[in-house]
Amino acid sequence: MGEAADPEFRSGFVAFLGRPNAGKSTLVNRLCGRKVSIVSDKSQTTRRPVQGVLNRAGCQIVLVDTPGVNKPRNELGRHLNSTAEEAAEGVDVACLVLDASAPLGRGDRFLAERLQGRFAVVVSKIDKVSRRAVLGQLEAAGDLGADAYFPVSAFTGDGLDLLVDYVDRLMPAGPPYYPEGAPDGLPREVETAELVREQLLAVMRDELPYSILTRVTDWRWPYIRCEIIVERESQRGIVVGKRGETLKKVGTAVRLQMPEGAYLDLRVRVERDWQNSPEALKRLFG
Ligand SMILES: Nc1nc2c(ncn2[C@@H]2O[C@H](COP(=O)(O)OP(=O)(O)OP(=O)(O)O)[C@@H](O)[C@H]2O)c(=O)[nH]1
Ligand SMILES: [Mg+2]
Repeated sequence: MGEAADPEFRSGFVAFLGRPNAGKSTLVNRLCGRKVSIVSDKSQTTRRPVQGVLNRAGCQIVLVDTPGVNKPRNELGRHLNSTAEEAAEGVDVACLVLDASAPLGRGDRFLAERLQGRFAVVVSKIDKVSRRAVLGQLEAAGDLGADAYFPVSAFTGDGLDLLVDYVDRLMPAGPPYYPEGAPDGLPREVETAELVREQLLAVMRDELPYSILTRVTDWRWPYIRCEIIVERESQRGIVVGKRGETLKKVGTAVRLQMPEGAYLDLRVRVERDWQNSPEALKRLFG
């Protein structure tokens, strides 16, 4: 990696934006080579911006994952939209991620219009569809006004080298934002709460995924208490599961991704309609 004093060194930010479920987090994880952001097949998985670092010869690229942008259904939706917008402010290049397996919609056009300045279209999940469908999606996106178009798959890695080379060339001169050894990703408390939510998302159906919020309220290694907040009393039982089985499974899966020895105390708490309360959002996301 370049020394801070290296006048040739370049560094900058690239933000990944798009509708919920487009594959932004999977892409960021793959590009930086580690899991910085949780992933699920439900939308609204990402709720805060996450940065992952990609170090290359003479260049550091900071990848910024953002919450999916959607027509807001409630305060949480509005909060996620403005979070994504803020995270994209001042970046050196933005990537609008379009799912190759979903038709281009008004949400995508809305986002493209908001992305003034330099942006690239990234057509994701090309492993899921035919070549013809990929070409169709590129054509459909042809009038969005992007500077470049990249069909990619975060699963197979197809197309990622070209995307990274493109972003690399756009990074301005400057020292690394993350000097060697500086941690990227989320603070450990937030990361752990996210891992808990990821496991819950994997097993929950219908509206429940949106009702769940997790946060670590006590960290005294190896003791970690994580609160699982739901919106209604009736949701508590679903999260806990028969004889606590769901919670147990979640805890086990999370511990496997943590340093050895963690004692994870998962507590379920009801906070009525937190998704619709600006006060609760401020307090819980603070
Ligand atoms: N086949 C295939 N599936 C993918 C690919 N990338 C992501 N997915 C799947 O798409 C779903 C959504 O992925 P995420 O990375 O969580 O999407 P996101 O855009 O971050 O979603 P939000 O955070 O909700 O906005 C998951 O089920 C992923 O496994 C890909 O390259 N190929
Ligand atoms: Mg995401």
